[in-house]
Amino acid sequence: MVITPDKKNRKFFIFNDNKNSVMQVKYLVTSALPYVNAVPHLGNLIPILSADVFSKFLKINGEKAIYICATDEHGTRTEIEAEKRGMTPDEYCKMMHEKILNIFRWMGVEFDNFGRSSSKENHELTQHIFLKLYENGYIFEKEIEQLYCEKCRKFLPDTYVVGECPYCGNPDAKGDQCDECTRLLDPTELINPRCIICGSTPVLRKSKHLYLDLPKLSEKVKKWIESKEWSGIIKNLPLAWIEKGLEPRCITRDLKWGIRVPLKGYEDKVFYVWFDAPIEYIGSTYEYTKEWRDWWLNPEETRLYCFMGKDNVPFHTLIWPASLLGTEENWLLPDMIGSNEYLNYEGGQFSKSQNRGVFGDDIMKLEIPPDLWRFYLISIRPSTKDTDFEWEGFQEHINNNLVGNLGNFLYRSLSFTKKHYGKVPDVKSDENVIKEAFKLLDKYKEELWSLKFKEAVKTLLKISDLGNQYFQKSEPWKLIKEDEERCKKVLRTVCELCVIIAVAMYPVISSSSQKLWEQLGFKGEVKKENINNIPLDIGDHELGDIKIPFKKIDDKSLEKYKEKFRGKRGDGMIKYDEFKKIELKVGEIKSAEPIKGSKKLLKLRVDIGEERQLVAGIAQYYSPEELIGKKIIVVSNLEPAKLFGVESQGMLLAAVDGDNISLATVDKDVKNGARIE
Ligand code: B3M
Ligand code: ZN
Repeated sequence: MVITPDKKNRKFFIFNDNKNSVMQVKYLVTSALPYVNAVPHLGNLIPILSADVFSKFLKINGEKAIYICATDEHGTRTEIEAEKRGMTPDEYCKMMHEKILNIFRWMGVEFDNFGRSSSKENHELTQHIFLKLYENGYIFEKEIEQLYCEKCRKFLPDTYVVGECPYCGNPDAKGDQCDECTRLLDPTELINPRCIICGSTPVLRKSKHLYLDLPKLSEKVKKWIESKEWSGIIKNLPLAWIEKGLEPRCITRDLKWGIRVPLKGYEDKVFYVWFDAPIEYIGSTYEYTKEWRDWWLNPEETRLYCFMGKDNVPFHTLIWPASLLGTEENWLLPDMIGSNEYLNYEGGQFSKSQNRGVFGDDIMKLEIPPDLWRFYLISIRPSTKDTDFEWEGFQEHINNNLVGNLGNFLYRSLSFTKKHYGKVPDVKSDENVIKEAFKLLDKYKEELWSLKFKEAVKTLLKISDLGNQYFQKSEPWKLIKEDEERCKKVLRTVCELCVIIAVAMYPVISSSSQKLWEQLGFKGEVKKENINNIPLDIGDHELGDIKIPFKKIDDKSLEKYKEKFRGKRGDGMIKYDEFKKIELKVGEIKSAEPIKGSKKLLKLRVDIGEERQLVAGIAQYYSPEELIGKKIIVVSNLEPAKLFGVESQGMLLAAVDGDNISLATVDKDVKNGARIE
């Protein structure tokens, strides 16, 4: 049997002895599993929407396709978040799963299954895949040293340990990072580390862990990658990693919430979340259909399209494929990686805690319909470089293109026809115009097949451009008085263009496409149509109620949204009134002394017109003696806080340039307590 892909690599021709038969391949579309702990923001929606557009496109092409996703539920964060709310991890995940799925549903995303990585199917599959890897000699054991809490009797993941930051003296730095100075830390670096659960001091203890032997698997993965017709970083990045030499990866963790490791001596451990998460693509399919094996263990007949943010690429091109290849079981592996760069928010990052940027739960409360978001996000999908979401850009694109071009064409064509005839005239259309539209449609399809979403939207707009120009030039408002036959022909032509557009726009803006479908007088669902066989026999179609399909975003609402999502602090601007709330005063240092037990902190007495006690993390940069008499700048209306048990009644200002710290002072003699304005 010979299998050769056809030119476009979409259908396979199987030559069986002397019988020729064409087999249709089927498509499995996935999008990276969103973490269960976070409400997705606009940027997180990009891979979800891309996969949705592509899977809808496949379906409207008559292809057999399913879109599979799930929440990524395991890991430390989940345990902590659940504990905070007094819930079990499962209860917490269930709640978040529901919340996240609701957002996606609102956005018009249609999964064939949206599972959970904690499903029983994933437990079964992950353990199976692990055991195969183990049997085949791709797993080894290694002993490492980790912080262990003797009181809680558990190993502490990085974020379960807090202590004094060795760099800035922040007494509550987390084991992986200090929130004050933002430096990345190793939990063993912390001074006076404490267990966050019980407060006692953890000790270093040896623990056994399991490693995936990536060096041993690297030849297999390399061969597989080289067989792919990928380009750019999708191909070069994993090959470069292999060239440099892959490191073995630890795949176990000391946690309770996760998938058990089915090996003696590992009863207290679970798999690392990145080991089980991609296996949930299979798990979610397994949950969805009894025929899951047909999808996953039949790689000759299935094509796997994986959509994700760029940071997930190494997991999908190296580590996950390596673990599947190591089973020697002929699992389906990614055929195509649809990765996107990051979407930033107005020149900075999205931040839920700082209220900066639009998150899925806000989106549902605004008066902006989902299709406007879909249209815009797909139009700016960052494919080659990081891109900013900008409100002005959003407004401009919607108003000029979706409303001014596409919506305008649909509405003027259909309302004019409805007003004068009530139905689509039963005459022949202008062949050249329709031919031109089909040419554009072919381009559009080609672009979607090759995942060029941005380009595809532009091409779609060219079809309505064509329609607008034709309508304008033909002047049906004159023809109706002067040449009715010609007028009917023009209207028939624009109605046919509307049908073409309705089907074409379905993958991108599905709910608007369905509404348009009904306005055109069709009864059923547009999703049942085939984009390669669009029904243009619409003569005498009674038109439905013709409504304006999209509304403009006005300046007033835009200002409101900008203000609402600007963020509390951080890289956004602050109002002068907010700045005015900070009271800054000149203070003279009267005394300075070290604080027992801390290498970083000094206790200062400062005269700011009244005496204040300050605690400052400057012991490594100034001796107490050299501080006395200095005139510094103090934030005088800061809530008192205790550092190392000592109350600090304000904060001094200093310039920080790495390890070069300099106190902010005044350059003339002014009286203590003078206001800084
Ligand atoms: N949850 C990471 C992320 O959302 C991770 C993806 C898993 S895909 C198997 O970026
Ligand atoms: Zn403890």
